[in-house]
Amino acid sequence: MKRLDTRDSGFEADFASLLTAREEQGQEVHKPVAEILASVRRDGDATLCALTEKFDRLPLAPAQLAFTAEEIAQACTQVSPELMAALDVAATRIEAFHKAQVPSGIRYTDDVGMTLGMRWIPLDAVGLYVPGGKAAYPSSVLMNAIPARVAGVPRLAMCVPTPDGVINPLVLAAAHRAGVTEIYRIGGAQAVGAMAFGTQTIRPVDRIVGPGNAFVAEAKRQVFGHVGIDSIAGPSDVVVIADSATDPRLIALDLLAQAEHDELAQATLITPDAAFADKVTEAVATELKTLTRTAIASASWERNGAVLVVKDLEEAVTLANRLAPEHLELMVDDPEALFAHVRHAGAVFLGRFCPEAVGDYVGGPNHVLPTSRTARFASGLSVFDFMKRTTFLAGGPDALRRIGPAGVALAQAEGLEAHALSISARLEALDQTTADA
Ligand code: HSO
Ligand code: ZN
Repeated sequence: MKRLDTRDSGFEADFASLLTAREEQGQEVHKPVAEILASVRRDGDATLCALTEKFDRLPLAPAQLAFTAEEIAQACTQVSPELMAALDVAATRIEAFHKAQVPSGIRYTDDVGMTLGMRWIPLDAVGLYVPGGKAAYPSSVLMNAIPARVAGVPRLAMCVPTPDGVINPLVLAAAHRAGVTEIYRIGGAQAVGAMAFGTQTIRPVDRIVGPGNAFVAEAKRQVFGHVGIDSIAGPSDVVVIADSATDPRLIALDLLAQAEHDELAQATLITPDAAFADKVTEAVATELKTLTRTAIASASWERNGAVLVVKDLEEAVTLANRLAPEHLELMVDDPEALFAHVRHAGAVFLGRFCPEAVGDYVGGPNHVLPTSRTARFASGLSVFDFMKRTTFLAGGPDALRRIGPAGVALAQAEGLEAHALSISARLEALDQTTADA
């Protein structure tokens, strides 16, 4: 963990290194991924079955690639009623929040009599990738699938690998609750290829979302352009701004909730109170002793954790904006006053009793958020990611008479004669009918 104080002379240099500390560990996967994608494109199901046998030790016939409705229903019966109820609480709240996002479009008629507009149209088909290993979060299935459903996407296909045939019932139950009916037991770059290009069994989709390992991320990069993709998630991070009135243990737990995600995760405390910073640091050490994911959390805290002591809360927000965190907690008396100055953060959590973990599961806003400081220009997943816009123009003779000549002039200036004629011939036809009348 790094401890910095804005009053120290070396602060700027140390803070700069904090901003760039976690460069992605570049794994060289470009070539193997390109080969897998080419093979899926060429041989379809045969490649999917061969690679699922090779990587997941699961021999499958093409007819077994998809989970049957009975298998999905069976998985749901393996989940306790309490967990099913918890999934439902989360799903209901995520649905409500994303319904409120559905945009209504634009339509107006202007002073020349033209009607102009923009219509939002859902995508036809979306593919959702769900990892099979340690990062298989049922909550993320809800966060990815529900916005697509709410946007009105009629077809949602999901891929989740089942190494050695072991399925995660809670993942299937979450998919079921979110309304996903088409689920394939495949993973890796081959799953991304199948969703992008289609195979004999799997119809292609238009956009692929969801987290995955280095192979999945690289496959998404390589199919981008042919299909849309979501942003490629980097390691998770949180900035907690706290004054001394919160129990230091609670702040420590919020930092560790981030650290336990992954060794590369980054948790940062910013506080104006140096003594409080000491207390939180001690509480982190104490809690680390008993966490189940101590190894991951302590690696993250030691390597990437930071405690910044600032002169006041205003300076805290200034630094938070520079860090452009994925998550920002405002654990202070008047969080709204600070929030007014927040410019760069994926999601903000206001108030001492509103930690990020609530938002990770049951708050309602999406937990798929811009990482690696991309909150400077990017936003979290929403219904907008599953819709596109079509603009339209409608106009009659009067409108053409008013604005057509300017179009002719511009077309001529660009040397595009057919463009100019397309308008001017109509203007002449209108003059003719007027003259005839
Ligand atoms: N904090 C993660 C989401 C998550 N947390 C899933 C728990 N499960 C990225 O926002
Ligand atoms: Zn989390």
